[in-house]
Order: sequence, then C-alpha cells, then structure tokens
Amino acid sequence: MPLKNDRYLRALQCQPVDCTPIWMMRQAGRYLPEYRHLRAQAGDFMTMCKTPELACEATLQPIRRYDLDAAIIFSDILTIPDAMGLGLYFEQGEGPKFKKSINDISDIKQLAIPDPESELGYVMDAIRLTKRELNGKVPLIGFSGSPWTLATYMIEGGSSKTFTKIKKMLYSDPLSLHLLLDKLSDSIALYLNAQIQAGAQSIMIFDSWGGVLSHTSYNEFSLYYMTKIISLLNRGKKQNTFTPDYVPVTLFTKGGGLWFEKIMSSGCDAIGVDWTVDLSSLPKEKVAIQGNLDPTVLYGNRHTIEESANQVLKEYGHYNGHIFNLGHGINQDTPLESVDILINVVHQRSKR
Ligand code: 1CP
Repeated sequence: MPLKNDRYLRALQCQPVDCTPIWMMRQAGRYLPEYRHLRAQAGDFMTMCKTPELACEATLQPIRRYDLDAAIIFSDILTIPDAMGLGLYFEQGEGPKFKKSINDISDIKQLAIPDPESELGYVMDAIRLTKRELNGKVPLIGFSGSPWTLATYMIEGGSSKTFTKIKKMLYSDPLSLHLLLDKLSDSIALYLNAQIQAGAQSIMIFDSWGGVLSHTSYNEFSLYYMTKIISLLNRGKKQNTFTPDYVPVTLFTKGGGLWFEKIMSSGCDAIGVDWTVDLSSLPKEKVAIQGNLDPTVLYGNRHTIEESANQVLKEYGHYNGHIFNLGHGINQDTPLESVDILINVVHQRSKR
C-alpha cells in the first residue's frame, strides 16, 4: 500500500522534504505509561518480543500518541545471540544477561548461524503484522546490532562498563574474535534480509559500543564487518529521484563522530551521530544524517527544548538528508509533554 507519510524515506535518500522528519531511538519503551502497562501484563520482556501481537502493539503505541514520522519494530538487538543458544534473560531492574557466555574458540566454533524464518520467525511475524496495522501511516524500520556490539554482550555475559573480557580477547586472541564476528556478520545479513522480505522499509544497524574501540581497532573489528553486511543486503536500486521501494541503511556508531568520513565509505545511506558532533562540520548531502539532540535536553523546560532543537536545525536544517533524532535512546524518566514539544518544534521550524 502507498505510504501516507514518506518524508523519512525521502530524507534518507537526500531528497527534498516538506519538513524535517523525526523519530526517536527507543521510542517504544518504558517512558510510556501504556508500555509499562503492556509489559506488566506480558510478565517479561522476551515474552513481549516473542509474541507478535504484543510486539506490534508496543511498536504502535508511540505512533498513536505522537506525530512521529517512522515506526521501529519492537524487538531487541540480543535476539540473535538468544537464537544462537546463549539464553537471554532479564532480571528485575537490571540489564540483559546470558545464561551461557562465550569464553574461547571452542565456544565460538559451537555457535550455529540461526535460520531467520524458523528461529527468529517471531520477529518476521511481528513485522508482517505491524505493516498491516500501520496501513501505510508511516514507514517501518527493521534493525540489528552490529557484530562488535553483539559480541560485547556475548563475551561479557551481559552489559559492561569496562569491556575487559572482549578487549582481552581482542589483544590476546584476535583470530578467535574474528571468527565470532564473521559468524555474527553472516547471521545478521540473513536476519536483516529476512526483515526486508517481511516488509521492513529501512534498516538501522546499532553499533552502540563501537565507540569504546581505538581508531585502528574500530576499522578492523567493527566497521569492516558492518561494511560486509551492508554489501550483502537486498536494498534494491537507488536512483536520482525518490525511489519508494529502495531500503536505505542507517549506521549508528555511538561515539563514532570522529570517524564520520570512514563510516561514509561503508556504503550506508545514512549515518547516526550522537550529541558530541557539530552537524555543521559534516559533509553536505553526500549521505543522510540522523541525530543528534542530547536526550537529557528533554528534562528541560519548553524554552530549553525549543532552543536546543533549533540549534540542531540551524546546524544542518538547510540541507537535504536530515532525519531529526536523539543522539541516543530516550531515557525512561523523560516527561511525556517534552516529546510533544520536541516533535512540534522540529516540524514547524523546519517547514520548507
Ligand atoms: O524492561 C523492559 O521493558 C526492557 C527495556 C528494553 C526495551 C524497551 C530493552 C532491554 N530493549 C528494549 C527495546 C529495544 N531495544 C528497541 C525497540 C524499538 C525502539 O527503539 O523503540 C530497540 C531498537 C533496542 C535496541 C537495543 N537493545 C540496543 C541498541 C540501541 C541503544 O540503545 O544503544 C541495545 C544496546 C540493546 C540492549 C538492551 N536491551 C534492553 C536494554 C535495557 C539494553 C541496554 C543494556 C545496556 O545498556 O547495556
């Protein structure tokens, strides 16, 4: 069915838009009372991910409440390691954890590449259902974590602040780490192509922890594999005019602002940037740019939110190819009205 609102897809192709599109990373989540209610009914987070009706409902919640220009399928980046047999679970008030973690080459050799339609079929079912329910209101984004970011959770056994175990492997046994990243890249390419096949209209790769690498390790252990994945995706053909069926890829390395030029060489269509980057310093209209308001600005009053959003628009708003977003996920204690204020100011002040 034709899209009623395609400004997000147009901006991703650096085509002119009526105003700047906006969506927010983690827009489906705990800051929404209706999400907390749904989550309490479901019992646990993975039940939500694995039940297409619940995942669809969580995806639609922010779209009903706010004038957002894109929906992102409700799921998690850790579905792949879970399907590889590591046993993902969440403990009350804590981050993700794995029952089994990856310690050495023998653990890595045992990992199988999941078949997306059977082992991760719940994600494809959620995409198909959500596409039907959206009925063309806004485009649907599919996503995956980057190989490096998934490997951090698999080797650390969960979230980390220091990344000691994976860095120990990187410097003492790099060949083993490369084997893991290679298997993850194959798994991710299959997974993302299945999401495209199921109806995802754009793809986002979250390299949330790429920024903890040195600049040389970033090339070798993160960007290299994301580039490979991008080359394997069935995106269709990009043309000089807006192509509604083309599936653009956004690459987001948190903390990767200094590496913008080399991220461009990955072949991605858009680059996500965090709030440390001055958008006016970036190359113009060569690749689309997603970002980059500090999510904590949303704790400020109306004036602060409007001025901060305006600053971002001043830095890049005159060029084609800007998707307004936060520089990272929205915080769970964000006031609901702040989100409305932000969306309205972005749409109004960016009118062409
Ligand atoms: O208690 C709960 O209800 C769980 C909280 C939660 C939610 C709402 C988790 C656990 N994941 C999600 C959904 C989610 N995760 C989405 C849904 C779509 C949307 O954006 O609205 C997406 C895209 C993700 C992606 C994700 N998961 C990332 C990449 C983006 C980022 O923020 O950097 C990462 C790193 C994860 C791992 C993860 N899953 C959940 C949490 C709390 C975390 C972060 C843990 C950590 O900080 O290490």
